[in-house]
Parts: sequence; structure tokens; C-alpha cells
Amino acid sequence: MTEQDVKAALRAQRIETPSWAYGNSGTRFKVFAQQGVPRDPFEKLADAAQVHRFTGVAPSVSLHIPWDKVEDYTRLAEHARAAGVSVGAINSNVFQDDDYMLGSVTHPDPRVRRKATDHLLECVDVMDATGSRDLKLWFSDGTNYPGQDDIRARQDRLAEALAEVYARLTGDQRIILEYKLFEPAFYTTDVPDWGTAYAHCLKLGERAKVVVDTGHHAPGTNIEFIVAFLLREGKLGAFDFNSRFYADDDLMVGAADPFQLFRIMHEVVRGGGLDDAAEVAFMLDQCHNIEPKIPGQIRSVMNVQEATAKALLVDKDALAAAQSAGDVLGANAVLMDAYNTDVRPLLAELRTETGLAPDPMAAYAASGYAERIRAERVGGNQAGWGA
Ligand code: PSV
Ligand code: MN
Ligand code: MN
Repeated sequence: MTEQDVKAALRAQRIETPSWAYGNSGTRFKVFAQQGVPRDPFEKLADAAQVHRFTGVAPSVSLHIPWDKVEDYTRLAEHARAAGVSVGAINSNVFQDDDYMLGSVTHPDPRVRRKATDHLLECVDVMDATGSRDLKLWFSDGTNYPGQDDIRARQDRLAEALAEVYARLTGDQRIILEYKLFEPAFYTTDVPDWGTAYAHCLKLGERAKVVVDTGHHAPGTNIEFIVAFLLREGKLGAFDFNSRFYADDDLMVGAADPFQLFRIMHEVVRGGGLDDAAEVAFMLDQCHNIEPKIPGQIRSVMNVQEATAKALLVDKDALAAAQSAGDVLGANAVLMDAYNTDVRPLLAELRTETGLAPDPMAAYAASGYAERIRAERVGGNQAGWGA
């Protein structure tokens, strides 16, 4: 790939930021409130627009319903557009009501299942109003103790709810189904892994695809293998990028293991996942508990860009030649050469060429936006509850 091709691919890349990254967040032990955080979904979109303003590649924002509940979603989408961004994936939330203690769409009580499915259908109404393509489904459903519920019956209930929601989609709308190994359930989780998500999506049809959240696997899992497999099957719908040292830490993508992120992006590039036709959504799913939020998002977007640039720099022909010759060390060296390239000058040049400041972090810091929101916004909210 020529330098021009690499730059063109980087210019076309899109990374979606999550509304909940802009609000206060923390662990179950403590939420450290920051000054100037958004007080409503409109202000979250305004902050997300800053990330796009300085990076040029983050033009959409995922919403989480009901954390981002408003009266009029058409108005919210218009507000987003006026700020220079658009509404991206709609995240459903069937995990925070008391009713969901034993599950949502897999709950043993049909009344609770109905309530949960109705919420998912309501999220499709929101998509109709905002023009969003993707309904992101994550279920906290599972059990804590052996024998607590019938594992197989829960799969039947899940399939039934998914089919009902899938039938409600129109146009280019999609279901993107997220898996997670454990938490909050500690014995069984109803969608614990990519295989379960893949099987359900396969049954649903073409417009159902899998979300790979990079924090949702057992330690040591080879995520790039999952990415390669799903892309090959046309079933990779999206990423929820973040990084983790222990469990679902939701730290900044590329912070814990930039080499893993590079390996993932190498499989994305190899499998054509950057092409529009692949319809892979690159989203962040992170919280900034102790660092400032807008710069945290800017840094994360830059980390994804750097990993992508390195993946694009892999000498495909040299790699293929070494692989087919059985040259183990040679093939590995081709990959490591790309990984060890300092791509920061290339990205700085690209930004300058597109009219952006070469260093988005410094440009944001100099913009005065942080000082302005600190002065203007009093009583900002927690990322989810009450936001
Ligand atoms: C669950 O851990 C998850 O990754 C899902 O994507 C949720 O929607 C998101 O976190 C925010 O809580
Ligand atoms: Mn996620
Ligand atoms: Mn998660």
C-alpha cells in the first residue's frame, strides 16, 4: 500500500464515541464527580462534537436508552447535526430495573420478558426518529447458582425475543448483539461468548451481527482470531473498544495492550473490515473515572488511529511471500516492522493536510472549551443513572 493509500484509508475511518463516556462514572465504590460534565444528552452531544472537531474521525455518538432519554428524539438528532455530529448506535438497557433481577428477555416470568422486549422495540422507535442504523443489544441475563434456572429454556426465551425485535427492523437497520463472559451474572451468562452470539445472529438473518467488546473475554483469549473468523463469515457488526487489565475495566482503548489492538486491526485490514461494504462499526465503550473525559476520548480515538495506521503499513506482499515459503521468522518480522513504526508523524501530517491541528490533545487543551464548560455547567450528572 502506498503512503497515499494509507492516508486515504485513515481519512475515511470513522470511530464512534459513547454518550456515557462524557458523564461522571466510577466503580461501585465511588464516583468521583468532575466539574463541567454534561447535565443532559444535549450537552453530551456537544462534548462529543469537540472530539470530532479535533480528530476529524469521530462524527457519530452512541446513545444509551433510558440514560439519554428525551421527549423528542428527532430534536435531539437535529441538535447533534447542528453541533456537527450524528446519532449512532442505540444501546438498549434491560439491566437496571428491579424487575430484571433474574433476567430480562430470558426471565422466567413472561411479564418481565414482555417488558424487556417492549423496551427493545421502543429502542427501534428511537432509531426511526434519529436515523440510527444499529440497535446494540447487551443482556446482563444469566444465573448465579447451579440449578437456579433452566439454561436451555433461557436460550429459547432469548431466541424468541430476538426474533420479535428483528422482525420490527426496517430498511438498513441492524441488530448488533454483544456478548460478555460474566458480570453481573457469575455462574451462567445467556450470551457469554462470540459463538453464542454468532449462532443467534445466524438464525435471525443478514441484518443481525456480532459486537466484539474487547473487554468481554477471559484473560488470554485470542480476540484477533474471533475478529478474523467473524469477518470471514460476514458477521462482524461492530467493536466496542476499550482496554482491560483484569475484567471489564473499560479503560482507554490501546492503553493496556497496544500490541493486541494492532493485531486486531491487522485482521480487520486483512479481512476488508475497513471497507464501507463490510459495515463494521468502530465504537468506543469506555468510562473515564479519574481522567478528564473529552481528552480521554480524544486520546482513545488517536490510539485506534495509530493501531490502524500500523496495520495498514503491514507489507502485504512480503507477508504473503514469507507465509507461503514457511518463513516463520520472516513473516513475524514483517508484522513487527509495521508495529514498531512510529506512525505519529504520518498522522500529524494527515491532520495538517485535512485542516486539523497536528496534535488534537494540545489543540483541545488550548481551545478553552474545558474552562468554558467548567464555568457554565453546574451539577453535572453520572454517566448512566439520572443522566
Ligand atoms: C456491558 O458491560 C457493556 O459493555 C454494554 O455495551 C453496555 O451497554 C455498556 O457496557 C455500558 O454499560
Ligand atoms: Mn460494550
Ligand atoms: Mn462492558
